[in-house]
Amino acid sequence: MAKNKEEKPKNTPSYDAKDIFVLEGLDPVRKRPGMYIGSTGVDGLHHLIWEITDNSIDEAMGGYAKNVTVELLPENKVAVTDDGRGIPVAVHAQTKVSAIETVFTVLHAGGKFGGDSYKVSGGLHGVGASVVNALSSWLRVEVSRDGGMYAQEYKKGIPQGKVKKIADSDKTGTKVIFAADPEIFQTMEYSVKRIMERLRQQAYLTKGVRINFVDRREDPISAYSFYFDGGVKSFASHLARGKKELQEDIFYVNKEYEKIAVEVALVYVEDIESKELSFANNINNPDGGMHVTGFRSAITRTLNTYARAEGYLKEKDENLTSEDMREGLISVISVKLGDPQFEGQTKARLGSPEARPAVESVVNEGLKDFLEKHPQDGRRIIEKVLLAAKARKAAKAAKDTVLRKGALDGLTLPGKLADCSSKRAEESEIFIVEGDSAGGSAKSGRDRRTQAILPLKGKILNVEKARLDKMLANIEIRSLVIAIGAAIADEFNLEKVRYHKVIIMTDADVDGAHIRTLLLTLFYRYFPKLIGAGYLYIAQPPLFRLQVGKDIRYAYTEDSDKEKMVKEMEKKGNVTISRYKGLGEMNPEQLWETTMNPENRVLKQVCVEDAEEADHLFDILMGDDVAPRKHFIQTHAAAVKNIDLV
Ligand code: 28G
Repeated sequence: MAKNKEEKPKNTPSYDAKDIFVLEGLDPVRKRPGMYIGSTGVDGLHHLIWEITDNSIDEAMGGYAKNVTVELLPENKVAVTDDGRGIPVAVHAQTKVSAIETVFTVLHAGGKFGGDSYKVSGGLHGVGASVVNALSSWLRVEVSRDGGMYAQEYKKGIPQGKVKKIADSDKTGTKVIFAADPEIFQTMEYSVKRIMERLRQQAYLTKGVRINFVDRREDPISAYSFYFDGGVKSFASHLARGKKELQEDIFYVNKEYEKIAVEVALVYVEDIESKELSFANNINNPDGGMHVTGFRSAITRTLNTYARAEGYLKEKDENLTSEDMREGLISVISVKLGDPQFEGQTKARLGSPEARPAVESVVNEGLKDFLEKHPQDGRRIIEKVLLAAKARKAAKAAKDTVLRKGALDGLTLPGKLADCSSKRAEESEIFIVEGDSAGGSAKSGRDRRTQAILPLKGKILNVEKARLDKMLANIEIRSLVIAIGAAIADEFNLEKVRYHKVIIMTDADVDGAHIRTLLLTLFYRYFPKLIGAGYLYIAQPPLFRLQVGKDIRYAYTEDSDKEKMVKEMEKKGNVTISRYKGLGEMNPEQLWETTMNPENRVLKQVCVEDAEEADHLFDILMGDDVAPRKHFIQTHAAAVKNIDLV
């Protein structure tokens, strides 16, 4: 552990032997922060907060703390407070320093809270308070216990004095205030959204603890409080918001099995997609793992057994598959175990094999019991799964039919398609145009060599509720799939795409926006690779035509474009302004000049985020729930006028 003299940081105060040990203890953290907190970007910055709050949450899990508060303070400071036992103040016989100082200056100190219980929460790297201290330009810890309040301060991890008693106190708890070191981090900007999301999640996973968040950086301050008596049951209910729940009661179990705590909630909703969140020791495992495997086999087994016993499945019927069970299923799986084994750099998967039988057995037993007590919910669940099984078979049959019909070889291109003559996909474009009249203008105005036109009628179809089989039965969608020439969903093959620019061209009005949202959703759900490849675009037709004598110009935006142009043109005379209500109002030449000609036009490339947003908007506009739609329309009343509210 010997260090070269040159490696000592400059401008540090003189320190005694003990401090040199401390300095060397944390030196590697400042040298290679990424090794300890993942990155020095925005993720790493937030990681500091998680490390400190995890310690408070551990204290709460042990049953010692009831309240945890996170505060954002001016000057990029963060304060975390808990009302637990307070870090022990007493001087340790061997190290000769207070346990407080050890926790904050020795790497990995404070990791295990005594041998018997497991450290329950734990950030990505579980490295603790000393790492946060090392990466903070300043940190202060205040501990209340043993009748007093004690404090110590540090700079870049180096104590600026001993632990001192600063007041009498009859309370207990720990408070840590820190300022991340701007020399280490590329950004100092905390995200309220991120912090709130994390604290909310931790509150679900730590039943009965109240987690407060206060933003004191500006006046007036804002404060939030998260407290969920229902644990992951509340979490599942949160995930189901805006969707119609099929059950009267959310299924919930919370049981220990061979020293592993298993907490699971599930609810079926009227939706096709599923949400499955899994956690081990409060750490999210997006890639699942043994607990998820156990969960899935339990529901498959229990629901099949139940369906047979209750006569929903006959002897000759095949079993319902795990895939069928997932449709519309919202579930949260949380396990807590000693010494969890994770796989992958980011602990994305739980590897501990013992988690599997634990979850399997707890869910098997709990779900069987639930179905017996809630036959109504049992019936709804089985009906939903049976529907999914039926749809899966129908979708497969429909897909096979479409594929057999030659979507891939392009022999049966739709009659409505005015194809381009070029066969080179790199230079070919297809315009998906709303309505037959605009389609007519686009057909006459286009460059026939490289531009194809596909007019689509009306509002196609509600893709949200439509399953793949129904969608492919729809003639408009089928034309689109066949024209693109690369099949759909799982069968999609990017290399077969016939046009490297797929351009959505709709009117600049509410209906146009509606159809655009619909198409974006369709592409997002069934052609995500096409978006990823950067092949999807939105045409930008002009909003206004401005004319003074022979000077004709087009404006694409209301404020910046139009205002500027009008000011310029007014010098020459009276400006006639006409607003384009639809593509159909332009003659073929105008449409070519303003919107289709690669020399003049503006195309907006669609990125995954745009499509995701459309997908979300789509749910709001087309989903079953009227309330969020009403809310959306009221808050966006200026932009959205013609949408039916039923
Ligand atoms: C406010 C921000 C972050 C904490 C505690 C409580 C104890 C503790 C913390 O002990 C040292 C090592 C093993 C026992 C434990 C208090 C036992 C008895 C604690 C926090 C001592 C760590 N009394 N609360 N650490 N252990 N809150 N909040 O950091 O032997 S850290």
